[in-house]
Amino acid sequence: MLPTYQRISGSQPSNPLLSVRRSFRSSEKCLILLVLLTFGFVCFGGFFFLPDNFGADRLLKVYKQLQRAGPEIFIPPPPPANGLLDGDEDPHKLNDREKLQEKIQKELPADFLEKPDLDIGRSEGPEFDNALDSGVLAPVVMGPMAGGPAGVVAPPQIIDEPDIKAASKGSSPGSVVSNTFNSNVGEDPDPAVREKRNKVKEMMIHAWDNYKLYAWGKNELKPLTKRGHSGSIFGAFDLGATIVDGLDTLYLMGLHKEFDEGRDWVERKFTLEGVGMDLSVFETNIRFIGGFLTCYAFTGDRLFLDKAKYVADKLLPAFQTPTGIPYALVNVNNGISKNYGWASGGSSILSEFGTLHLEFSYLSDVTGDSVYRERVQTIRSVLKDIEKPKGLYPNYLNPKTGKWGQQHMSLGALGDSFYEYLLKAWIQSGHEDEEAREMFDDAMQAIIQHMIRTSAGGLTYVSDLKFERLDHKMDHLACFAGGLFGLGGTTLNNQYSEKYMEIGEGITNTCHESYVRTYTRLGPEAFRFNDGVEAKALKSGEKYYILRPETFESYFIMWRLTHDQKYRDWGWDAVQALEKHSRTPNGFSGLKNVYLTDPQKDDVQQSFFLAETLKYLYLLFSDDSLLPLDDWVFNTEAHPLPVKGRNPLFRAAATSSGP
Ligand code: DMJ
Repeated sequence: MLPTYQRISGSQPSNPLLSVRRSFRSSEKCLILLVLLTFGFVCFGGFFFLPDNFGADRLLKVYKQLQRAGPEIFIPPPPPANGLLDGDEDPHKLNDREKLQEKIQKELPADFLEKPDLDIGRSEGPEFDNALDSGVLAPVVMGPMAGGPAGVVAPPQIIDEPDIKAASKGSSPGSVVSNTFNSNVGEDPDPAVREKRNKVKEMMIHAWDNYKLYAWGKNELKPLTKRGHSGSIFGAFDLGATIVDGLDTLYLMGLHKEFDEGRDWVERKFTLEGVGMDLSVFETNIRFIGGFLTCYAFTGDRLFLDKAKYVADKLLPAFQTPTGIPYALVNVNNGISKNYGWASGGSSILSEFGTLHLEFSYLSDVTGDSVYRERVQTIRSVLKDIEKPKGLYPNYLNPKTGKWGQQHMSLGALGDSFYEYLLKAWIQSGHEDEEAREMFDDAMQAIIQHMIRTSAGGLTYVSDLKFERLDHKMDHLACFAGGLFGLGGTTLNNQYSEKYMEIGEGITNTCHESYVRTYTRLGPEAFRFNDGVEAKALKSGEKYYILRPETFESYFIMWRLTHDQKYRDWGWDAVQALEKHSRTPNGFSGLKNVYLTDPQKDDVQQSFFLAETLKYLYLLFSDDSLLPLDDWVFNTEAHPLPVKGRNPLFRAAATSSGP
């Protein structure tokens, strides 16, 4: 039978086989309209509700997240439930659920997400009262989840006596109860400065407490959505990056109860067993090995030494290359190592393989096992002997051929901490590692000649160099160079000292300018010097601030070296900016655009905010007796390591050797 529109023609019934109606009935029109509307609505929704920048990057990100989420999301739907009566459980579903539960039991022990007690009864004291009175120390208003009624003020902990409990657990040579780091020093005689230091301590408590409350054991906190951040470099595995990175800052600030909670987690939960992902050798070294080693130096607690060694041993397979230059990534389950696909034809990255020396050689000193120093000494030899274009080190080196990759040079991303570790290896060795100092001085001469420039407005900056052409931009990451040049200029009196100091001051000033030329007074990820622009970001992808520390690191180092009040003023300005724009009720967050009056937050509290940013700011408002620069040298994640031959907390093993 034909459809009605073919059976009716005009008003006359006609031969149903010949007549054809030319228009639709109104009910049919309605139906068609409805279909079209639905289609339009779906398209409209798709267009407006897909996340912006839904492009290749986004797809890649989603794909990676799916990969990380594990195979369980790809479990195929169960086949039709043949013969099942209503209410019967589908056996496939039952099976899947049981397997999932088993997996959860295995991977997440019952107390996995225990909620730590936040009612920690911090002692109040006159110091705290004064700070509150003066308004410098803003009270933390805890929500009901925080273990107390809403609106209760949680004062920061003021510790009178250093905690010696941890030391008594130590069994390393020379570890005695009194042989621990004394955090009960460093108070500036000026009460106004003490209040500022207390403010920074309160910020640390806020960051830590909220991490503890919402993301305990996860790598980082998402302060807005109040959960763990699984998109960090350590992925969704619960490695407690914030705990390990933050521990020494807690200790330094005298927050010993919090330190003990973190130590307890490390002892009971920290493991790399079953971590089925590629870990970054560099990041794992600077945050985990570095963090553990500092805790060991501070306390003499053998647990931290064992953990540092355990992690380092997991990274060793990455060094099995024809040149000894390690790969960037290692799967700690099976030791399979590789480089990033994007890194110049399978190259390793200078700032990564060049930033292992401090931790690995100290690990040899404290364990008495030379293997770690041998590994980094091999890297050193390759870099010393290789021909350097114009005396500079390109960012990429192929670990198989021992040849440079693309000719990109930078004191920012991909290069930065390699140069830092040349100077600091020499400092750490008690000035014995002269090879490192020479390589540092030579590299700096080349950088001064080919990459450091002064803008029309008189700002000193360090450009990137790409295939012989200067890219007149500076990464926020390169802002550490202010302090680096300062240290270079003051630790040795040679023909370069004055120039180093001048550049150190200049770069620190430029980075400060990059901060104050924004609305938020926090600095962008990168800033440029061209087209009439100075120290400002031009591209949208450069305007974010992710709680990075480098500028404050330079303020702190330059303060120690010069005692010029401006560095403390700049640091205090930054504290206020962080409080105003980055603080949330549940931790601190990065910002998506520092040039806006009310920038969107990125919802990540980076672990280096606790390890570095707050530590450097705290030290800026401490006097010089807390971590004297002659006795301690900071790794690139701000974990201080003791200087050999000077620092009684060096804790060398009886068999230790080498510079
Ligand atoms: C930190 O992990 C270290 O400072 C590293 O050297 C560079 N990047 C971050 C902080 O910005």
